[in-house]
Amino acid sequence: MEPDQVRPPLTSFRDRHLDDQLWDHGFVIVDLMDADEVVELRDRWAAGGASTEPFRTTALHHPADPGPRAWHEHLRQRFQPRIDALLVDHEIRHGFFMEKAPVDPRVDHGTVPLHQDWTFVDETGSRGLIIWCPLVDVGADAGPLQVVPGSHRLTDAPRGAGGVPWALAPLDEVLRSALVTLEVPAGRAVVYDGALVHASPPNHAAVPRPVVGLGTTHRSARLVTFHAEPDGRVRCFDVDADHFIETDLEHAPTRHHGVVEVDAAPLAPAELHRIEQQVRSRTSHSGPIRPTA
Ligand SMILES: O=C(O)CCC(=O)C(=O)O
Repeated sequence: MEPDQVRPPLTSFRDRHLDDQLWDHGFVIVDLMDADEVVELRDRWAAGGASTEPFRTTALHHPADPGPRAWHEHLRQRFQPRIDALLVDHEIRHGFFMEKAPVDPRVDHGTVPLHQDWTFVDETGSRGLIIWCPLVDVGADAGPLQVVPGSHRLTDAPRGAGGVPWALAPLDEVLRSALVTLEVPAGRAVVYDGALVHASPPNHAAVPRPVVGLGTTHRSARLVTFHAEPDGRVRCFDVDADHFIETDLEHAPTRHHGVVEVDAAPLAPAELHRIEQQVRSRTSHSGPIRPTA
C-alpha cells in the first residue's frame, strides 16, 4: 500500500521494530499483564456487578458519575510505568473498561459496528494509540477485536461526535471483507492506532468478556476533539487532557483553548476509488499478518 500520510516525527514504541509494525499495519500485540494480575483485575471489575447489556463501556460516561473517573485513575496509576517502558514519552489520557456479556448464539446483540475511533490527537505530529487488553482469553467466538490492517492511513478525514459523517462509510462492504480477527489471550494487549478501522462481533462464549482500554498519546501531543453542529458544520477544538475524563465526550467541549471550523465534505468518488483499490490490493497481496512482539 502506498503510504497515504507522512510518518509523524514523534515515534510511539521504544522498540524500532514494533514502531515499524505499528506504522505498517496499524496495530501490534504485546504482553501487558501476567496471569495473577489478570485474575486480580478481573475480580476487581466483576465486584462492581454483572451487567446484562450486550456491550458496555466506561469510556463514554456522564461526568457526574464518579465510577468511570475512579476506574481511569486506578488504571492510569497501575499501568503508567508499563507504558513508560513500552512507549516513548506517552501518557495514559483515558483508562476504561469494555465488557461484552455472553449472548445466545442465535442472536447478534453486542456487535460493535465497523468504525474508526474519534480523533483525539493531531495525527500529523504523533499518533493516538488505544491499548485493548482482555482479562479472559478471547477466541473467535468471544467477541474478538477485528481490524482492517493498514487502514489507519487510508484517509486523514476528521472523526468525532455529534454526527461527524464517517468518511469511509461508503466503503463498508470492501472494508468488512478485509477484516482480520485477532484471537488474543488474557493479558496480551492489542496496541492500535486510533484511526484503524475495526469492529467486533457478539460474545457467544459462556462468560463475560472484560477488556481494559487505555487511550494514550505522546506527552507533547496536541490534543483535539472534533464535533459536528446540528447544521452540519464540523469544528476542531484544542483541549486539555482533562477533557477526556471530565466531560461528556458526546457533546462539544465547553472548555477549550482554540476552535476552528474544518472541511468535512464527503470524499470525492475518485478518492473513494483510490482507497478501495488500496484496500483490495493489500488484501490480495499481503501474506499472513504477524504483528506480534
Ligand atoms: O471491545 C470491543 O469489542 C470493541 C471496542 C471498540 O471498538 C472501541 O472501543 O472503539
